[in-house]
Amino acid sequence: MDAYAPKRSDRFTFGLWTVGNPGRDPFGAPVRPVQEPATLVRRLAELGAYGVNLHDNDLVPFGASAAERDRIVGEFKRVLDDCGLVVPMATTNLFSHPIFKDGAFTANDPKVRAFALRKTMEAIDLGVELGARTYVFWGGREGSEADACRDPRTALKRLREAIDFLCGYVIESGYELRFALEAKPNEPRGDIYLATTGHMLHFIETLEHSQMVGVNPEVAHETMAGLSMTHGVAQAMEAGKLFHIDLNGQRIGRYDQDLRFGSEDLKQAFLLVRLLEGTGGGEPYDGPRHFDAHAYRTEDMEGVWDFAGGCMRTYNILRERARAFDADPRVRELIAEKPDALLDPLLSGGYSAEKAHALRELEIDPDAVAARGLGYERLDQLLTEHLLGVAGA
Ligand code: GLT
Ligand code: MN
Ligand code: MN
Repeated sequence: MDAYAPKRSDRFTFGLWTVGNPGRDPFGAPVRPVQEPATLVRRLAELGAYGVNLHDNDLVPFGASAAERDRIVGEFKRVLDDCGLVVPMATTNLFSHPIFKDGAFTANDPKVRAFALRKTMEAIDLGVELGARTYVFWGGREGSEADACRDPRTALKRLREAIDFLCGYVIESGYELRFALEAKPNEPRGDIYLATTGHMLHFIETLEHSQMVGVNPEVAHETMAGLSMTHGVAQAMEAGKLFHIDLNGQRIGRYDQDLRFGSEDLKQAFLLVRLLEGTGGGEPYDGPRHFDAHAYRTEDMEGVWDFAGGCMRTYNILRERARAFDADPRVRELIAEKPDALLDPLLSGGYSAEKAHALRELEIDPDAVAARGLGYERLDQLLTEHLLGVAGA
């Protein structure tokens, strides 16, 4: 029995656009044939995945008639039932068609904004019909190169109006659906509005129905911005806003690589899994573990399934390593919080004049405090050894 083999209960999901990615890039044509959604679903089920996510046009071609749409959706549902896979998340393609060349909800042409709203309402209907409970918004082309084309404040106002409108649509339709906003700093635009998860978290608080809107952070996007994905995700979790997650691999300072999960910066991947699984003690994340990544352009379809299996297997290995790390008495000793009967009450529960007075009276020798080593070298070496599978050797 392979302890790391993915199981339904791990709740791993893939976008149809991920395992279906034909390997097109700005410099070259596709290297793999386009796959039928049904084929992808069947193979994902065999591999042990839990679900698939999709853009409207990953399933229903742009411009399809109502009858064609219903036929495609009906067949797709039968395949899902057959394989026991679910669709936990859906989203809209608001970036491929040329109409979106200046963005969708933020575009200067009101016809584009109207078209984007209408397309999203229809895609929400589709997602809900397939059982989705989370709806992702990635502002693919919501940005600019010629930045004088609009005041960035106007862009934010338009985005807010669009999300408020669509929240209203979901509420009035009686759908049980939450929105998850996904940030990216650039690509395909020179700059994309609301560049990081931190930007999104603030923006959400300005929305009319902020309670139904959270974030969908992506490893690659936070890393492109030179940020710690783990810190961004932790902030979202602490705010109760981690509604979804896009796992993949990325090296800092590069284009959006969307690599196999764990294939770059294993230490960050370890820390992220540790956070999501709550092995260090915090509340775990309870949503699906979604891989928004694709196989190298060097691969044929066999390589694509190696890639998909690899994402899930690496996650399971890291979860096991994170559990072992946090159960290691040497680690626990190093990171244990030492209760302080005098200081703890002063440092929590807000301001009072008595506490301010007590703080002024405290005797603290800064040099003595500063002279103490913290043992973080030992801690990080333990992390490295757990990661490399030799802790305790
Ligand atoms: C696209 C993008 C992703 C988004 C997807 C959802 S589509 O592949 O690169 O980061 O999450 O729109
Ligand atoms: Mn993504
Ligand atoms: Mn990406």
